[in-house]
Amino acid sequence: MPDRLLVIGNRNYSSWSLRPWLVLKALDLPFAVVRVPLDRPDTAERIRQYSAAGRVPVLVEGGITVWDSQAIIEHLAEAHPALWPSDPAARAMARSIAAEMHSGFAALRNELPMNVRATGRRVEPTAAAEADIARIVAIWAAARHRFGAGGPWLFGAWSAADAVYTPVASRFATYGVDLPAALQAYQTTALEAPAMQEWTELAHAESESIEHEEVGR
Ligand SMILES: N[C@@H](CCC(=O)N[C@@H](CS)C(=O)NCC(=O)O)C(=O)O
Repeated sequence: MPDRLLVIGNRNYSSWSLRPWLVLKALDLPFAVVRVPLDRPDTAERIRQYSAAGRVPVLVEGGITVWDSQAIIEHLAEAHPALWPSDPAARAMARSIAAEMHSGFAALRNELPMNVRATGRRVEPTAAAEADIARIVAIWAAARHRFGAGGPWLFGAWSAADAVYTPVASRFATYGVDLPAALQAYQTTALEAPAMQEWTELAHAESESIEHEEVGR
């Protein structure tokens, strides 16, 4: 097995997989990828070869297995603390908004599933999804306003919070969610970053379509 292995789902759909992948890219660490297409009869069995939880992403590094995107990011941050902002107040907010994404926004995830290849989709969000979108807009605006002066990312310089919210930027693009101009600039920064461009190209190269049941990805 390679020294560092990331097990992911379909790049087109798996927003949870995208997050640690972006972190590994930002750290410029060498890693191999095992891609397990979701929604197939053997998906769970294949993922369980790496993690009994049966969900991607999974990181296997130096004989240590970590599963769940948030745990993977925190594991990597132990060795690379600069993944989070250095200012304590910024770091606290970055961790909080990452946790808020990880544990919340169910309506957004259900109604506007990530679909990197798709453009021009229109949905009628429920009130719950509208509230999720409004909360994310408020989070982005607050981070940029309080801490974003030094660069184009949520906390100025790139941080793990950007890895967490880049899949949301992708959803907002796919479904044409209107954003204030300042946050459109953040969305563009996130989507046009070289690592996200690479992920997008690889998503376009995938052949599977699992659009009948996209909930939660
Ligand atoms: N909270 C978990 C969510 C992981 C998750 O739901 N992964 C989905 C794909 S994005 C999965 O593995 N699904 C397995 C399946 O569909 O069989 C995380 O942050 O990693």
